[in-house]
Amino acid sequence: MSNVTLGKSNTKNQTVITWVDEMTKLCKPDRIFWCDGSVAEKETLTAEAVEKGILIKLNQEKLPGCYYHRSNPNDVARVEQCTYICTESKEEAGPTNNWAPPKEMYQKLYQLFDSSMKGRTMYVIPYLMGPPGSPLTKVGIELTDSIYVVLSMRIMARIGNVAYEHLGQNNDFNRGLHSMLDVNPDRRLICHFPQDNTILSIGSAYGGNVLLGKKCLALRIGSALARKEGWMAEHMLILGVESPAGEKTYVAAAFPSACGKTNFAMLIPPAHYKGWKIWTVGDDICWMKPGADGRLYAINPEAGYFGVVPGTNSKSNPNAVKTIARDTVYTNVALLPDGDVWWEGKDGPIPKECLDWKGNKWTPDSKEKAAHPNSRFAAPMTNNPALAPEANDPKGVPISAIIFGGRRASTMPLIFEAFDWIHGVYVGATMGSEMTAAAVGGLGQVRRDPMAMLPFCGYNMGDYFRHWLRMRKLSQHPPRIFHVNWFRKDEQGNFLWPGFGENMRVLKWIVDRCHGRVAATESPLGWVPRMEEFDLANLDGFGPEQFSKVQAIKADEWKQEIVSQEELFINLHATLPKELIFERELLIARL
Ligand code: GTP
Ligand code: SPV
Ligand code: MN
Repeated sequence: MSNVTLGKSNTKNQTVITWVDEMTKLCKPDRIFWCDGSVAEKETLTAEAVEKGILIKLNQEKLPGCYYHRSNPNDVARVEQCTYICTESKEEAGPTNNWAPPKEMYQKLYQLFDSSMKGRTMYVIPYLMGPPGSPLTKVGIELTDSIYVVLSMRIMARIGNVAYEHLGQNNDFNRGLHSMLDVNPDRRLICHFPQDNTILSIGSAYGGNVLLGKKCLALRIGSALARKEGWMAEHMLILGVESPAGEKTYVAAAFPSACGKTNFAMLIPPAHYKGWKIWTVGDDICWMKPGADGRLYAINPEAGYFGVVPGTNSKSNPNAVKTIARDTVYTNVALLPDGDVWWEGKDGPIPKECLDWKGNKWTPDSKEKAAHPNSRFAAPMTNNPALAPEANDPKGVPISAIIFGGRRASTMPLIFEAFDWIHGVYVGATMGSEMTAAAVGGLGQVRRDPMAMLPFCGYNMGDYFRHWLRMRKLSQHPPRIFHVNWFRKDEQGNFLWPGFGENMRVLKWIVDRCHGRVAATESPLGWVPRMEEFDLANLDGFGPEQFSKVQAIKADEWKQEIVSQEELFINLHATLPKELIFERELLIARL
């Protein structure tokens, strides 16, 4: 598209035009910019963002195509307290979600949105969640007054005409309206209206609050649609394991925010796994549906990674290091004098001096971290050397295993396998994890985070569990279900398990289980590896003794664990499927 038409109206879909018109009358922007996803558009908007100081151009020799952004220090993570599911009844949203009646919330929000874009441009971003041509793919349109959101969305989703082509003259698209307003936590709301396929987000300019395709559409609205339409929308990475013989096995894994999905999805096996290769299909979100052959087929609806920066280095995640070396937007990391970026846990020396994520001078003596713990990169998935070609396959990939995992300093062994699907649903439903910097508040506390979906399930959590149970009946060949914990610690507070690339050893056992190639021992929690069949070769300082420690099932810890599950079960009692109560009884009987 030539520059003459840049930003001009570019759709004939009357429903879209009418809706944009209505929202324009409400928000009263000075200008409307219709995005088409072109390279010319990217260049124009990037230049504008730099000129306005929203982005800083990084050292282009070191980081070609990379830019830097600082968010408002009051706006650095998802805010669960400000996130609402607005269904007709409170029961539909369930006790784990904030709820408000749709009418009331629309009224309140429309007051806030009234004139919110005066003096600003409203960008119209048509986007696809999913590869073009997939039956699972959905269309969203996000209206936003943030150029940073536009430039991030074009990394995170397939934006532009590809979305209008998928939509045609249809009116089936998600309506997303976002305004930064004055970025004030008192006027910050992220509201979902599943019955209208609508999202209204105001008062934030960061991450999952404003990149509406991600947590809002792909998970909260997505999960509600999935239940209605017979599929699953999950907070899961998807990866493919290729054996030296070329056998490909796909697994999906649900770990809560900042608990290792991106790292696991990009894993590079240890040296002695010659010929084994891990392919990334997705690092955060998984949409799955039973195929004609009775297996679950999964797509990654996203096109980029919005990943945690701190701790990323060539030892922990070499593929991520390559992925974020170009065409990446960095948010809230530290800035070096030469226009390079830095963060805690980066390769190389600690800088003598830099600007921290707030723009203040930082030295190694500073008490605060240079990069915010939830600083993030937005990078296109096509930069990933391990990107699975299937990431663009409209059919998706058949899933052989689902892996649940939390961040647990105690109690949870490194690996076990559920006895069957229903037991696996119980294991996922009762998952616990220490809270991380990905959301505001409660850092380090263990909370129940069912299927890593506590902040993302768009309806009643009890009904969500029932939907999981129902999916067993819709798929003749369901995946096996596993639970992992990379984060168990010893008495001194050191991680017992080396993690990262070494997680391949656990993955290998999982893959072998899926293909019926390895036996297992029955434990109270589920099937566990036999020591002699778990690969401990070439693992420095980690032998059978350490393996026993990391796999230990301690009666006192498990008594506590089961008691702490009680709170969730009581909270959900009105809709909790009885299968889960029985599973709990069975676990108590086994312990
Ligand atoms: P979201 O993007 O918030 O959904 O996070 P995520 O689940 O993708 O988490 P990510 O892979 O970004 O990892 C988060 C943090 O966990 C980083 O600081 C990692 O260094 C750390 N981490 C990841 N894998 C491991 C592991 O195997 N062992 C240990 N000890 N830490 C890990
Ligand atoms: C998460 O918190 O799980 C994320 C980051 O992936 S955000 O997009 O902010 O939700
Ligand atoms: Mn996530």
